[in-house]
Amino acid sequence: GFAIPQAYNASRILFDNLAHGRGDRLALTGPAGSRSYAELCADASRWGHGFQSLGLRRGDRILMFLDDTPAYPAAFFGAVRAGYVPLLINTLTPSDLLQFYLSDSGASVAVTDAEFCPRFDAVARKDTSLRTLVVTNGPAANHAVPDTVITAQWLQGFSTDLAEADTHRNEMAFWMYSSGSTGRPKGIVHLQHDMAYSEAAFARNVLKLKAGDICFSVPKIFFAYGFGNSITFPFSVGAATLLLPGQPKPAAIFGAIERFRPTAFFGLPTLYTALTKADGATSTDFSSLRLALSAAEVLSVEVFNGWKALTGLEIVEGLGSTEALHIYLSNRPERKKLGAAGLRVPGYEILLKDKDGREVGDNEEGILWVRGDSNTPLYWNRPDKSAETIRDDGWIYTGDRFVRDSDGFHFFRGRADDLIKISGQWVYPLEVELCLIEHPDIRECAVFAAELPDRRMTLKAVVVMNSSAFDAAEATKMLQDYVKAKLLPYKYPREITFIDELPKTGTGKIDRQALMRV
Ligand code: 3SK
Repeated sequence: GFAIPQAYNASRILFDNLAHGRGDRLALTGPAGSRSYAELCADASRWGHGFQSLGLRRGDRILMFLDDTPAYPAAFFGAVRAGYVPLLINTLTPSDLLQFYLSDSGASVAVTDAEFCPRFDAVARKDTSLRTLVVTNGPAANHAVPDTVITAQWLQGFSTDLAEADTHRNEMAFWMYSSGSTGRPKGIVHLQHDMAYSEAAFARNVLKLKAGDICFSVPKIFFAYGFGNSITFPFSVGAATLLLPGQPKPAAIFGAIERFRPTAFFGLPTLYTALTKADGATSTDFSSLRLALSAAEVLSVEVFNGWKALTGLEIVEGLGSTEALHIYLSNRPERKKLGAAGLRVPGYEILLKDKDGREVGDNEEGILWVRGDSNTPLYWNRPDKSAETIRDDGWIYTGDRFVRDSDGFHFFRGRADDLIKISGQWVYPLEVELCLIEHPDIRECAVFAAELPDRRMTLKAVVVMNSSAFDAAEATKMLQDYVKAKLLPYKYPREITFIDELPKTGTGKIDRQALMRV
């Protein structure tokens, strides 16, 4: 597919810019600094040598717990070029889950920003293979990990040239983690050729980026969506990326747009809604933007119209997955239908099948299967989950129900299981229920998904407390904080209702239909 050679290392996405004479061009910019391609390749080489100096072997995992600053692409490409396998981890991950990622992956080295060091403090003494914590963007706040390296001086000691490891196109390159229904997320393994494939398929056909473009993805690099938008796509064509660290608050986003003048903007419906309503929206100069992309959630007409009224831009909606690495269904800037996830992206095959495995026709509902060369070959150490989702012939079962119209546009109709997306990120209501039920003050509870008026999904909990002596507002906050500390923070129930007893069916099970009416 797309002529990616057998002998291939994904760091070429960055380093080929030198061969193409683009060393002086801007590779990245933002409040944490700017780098030309020559400077970024030099930084990445230093990182690669630094990892080599830690005694790692080819294929060893390196956990990356980083915000969006110039250090992220440098550490990522340095690791890949040297033949190691970075894991891109959500920086909202609490220590318990971080502990799981470390033991599941067997990573002996982790890289983090100084501000996140305390998160490692809590796991360092426990049973993981973590030996070295590499701390960047500031001094280490703790020394609980036996061997802590501060990058500021450390990196200066290494060469700015790094030979590429002789990897095969089908060798493991990096991982990301996805949600699991019982608190065990799955390591999604991506191969050396996957970035180049998703670029050739999606970015070249839909975004059509050119030198001079500056991409600004509010979803961060550790999300597959942000990773493509901020790293793979701009670097593949010698364009630039704008990296904004910190919480993506509207004021910071507006400020970055005015100061760094990006041309392509990447968000999701929840974000577009917040930006459209935020203070300062109408006085912001959006004139640098030529493109606005949305993925991960259904985009409503209201959000589309709100953004168009504010900026003059029509949002282009697409849908992808971490398993496929990026977007496989998308509208086009020049051809779109409101409410549709879009047309098949060239390079991906799409099938809609009924529950008996038969392909459905136009205007009939089926479950979406996708095949393309950027699809993950496996979930790490999870043959059970791999077999459920990833077929030997390369097809991936998405669990999304879709209808395709006679023009080839796909319309989302819901999930085949109870997995839902909140603010564009997956969550199993059951996972949250199992977390809440462990709270000592809770006697029984149920957690379920509910649809908002704008078609986005939200998470509700109905809870029976052990004692009746509690304040509902305080208990709500306490339980939301509890879930945030145990699971990824976005998984907390947005609404909690307290009742004396959960409704039950004749056989004594929780009556989930009746719960919706509570
Ligand atoms: O959720 C999506 O639509 C998506 C898009 C691109 C990459 C990854 C994901 C999950």
